Amino acid sequence: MLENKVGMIFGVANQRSIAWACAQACAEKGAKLAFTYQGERLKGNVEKLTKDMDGAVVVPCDVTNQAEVDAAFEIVGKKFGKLDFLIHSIAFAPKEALEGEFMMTSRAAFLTALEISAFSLTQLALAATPLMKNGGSIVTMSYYGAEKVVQNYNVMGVAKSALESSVRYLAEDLGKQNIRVNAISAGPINTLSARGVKNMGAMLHHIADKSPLRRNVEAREVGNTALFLVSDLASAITGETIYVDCGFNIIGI
Ligand code: 1JT
Repeated sequence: MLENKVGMIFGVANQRSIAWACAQACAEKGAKLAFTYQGERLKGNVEKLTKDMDGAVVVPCDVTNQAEVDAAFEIVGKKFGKLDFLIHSIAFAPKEALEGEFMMTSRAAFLTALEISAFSLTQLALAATPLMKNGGSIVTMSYYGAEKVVQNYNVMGVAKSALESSVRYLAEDLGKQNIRVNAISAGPINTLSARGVKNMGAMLHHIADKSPLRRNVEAREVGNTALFLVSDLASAITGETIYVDCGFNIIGI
């Protein structure tokens, strides 16, 4: 399904990462992939995970460093000569911002969360599109807290709102180049990022109890949806936020 397509995956930290599940789904269908990692401490993880993947490229890319972003796309351009899809699975907020009252969010935490979790999509879209000569697909990860108040999600909810809105504006900008931009709103998954979250266990139980499918989402299922969105099967879908949450978001009381 993705034979002859080249993709770039942002946000692999370890084997539980949503980005890694997306990469595996795409690689299984024949995509050639480039992976970025944030900081030297994650380099070894990404190299180990991808060592048996045919033709995988691993490059550093901290989105707060524009020179690193430019260099990452230059390497991919030189190696593959084009780009067909990009999967953005990057977010960050200081730990203290993800508990207590939203109102207590510091200026620094607010700016960091929005820079890394929302602005980075626009930044990467601008760098990626010159390589997307035959059209393309960009996919990012969101969460329900963008839309409804979820206790403790706080400034990440505001960042995800900005991210989902960015998806719509980018979809309009890039549609004329046949580049699609979509978000997946995933249910909570026990990844490295989710680890530090207070009451994550209780939240997972709540969803297993209340969602129509009576269970939690697996990273693999988010990966399969990303595969669909980057494939030609989704050729008329752009600017959307697609829920992959076992139906949790449709439930009222
Ligand atoms: C970040 C973190 C982004 C955790 C994230 C995230 N997007 C979803 N999660 C899981 C989550 C977190 C909270 C939550 C529900 C789900 C941590 C590091 C920064 C980026 O609240 C109920 C807090």
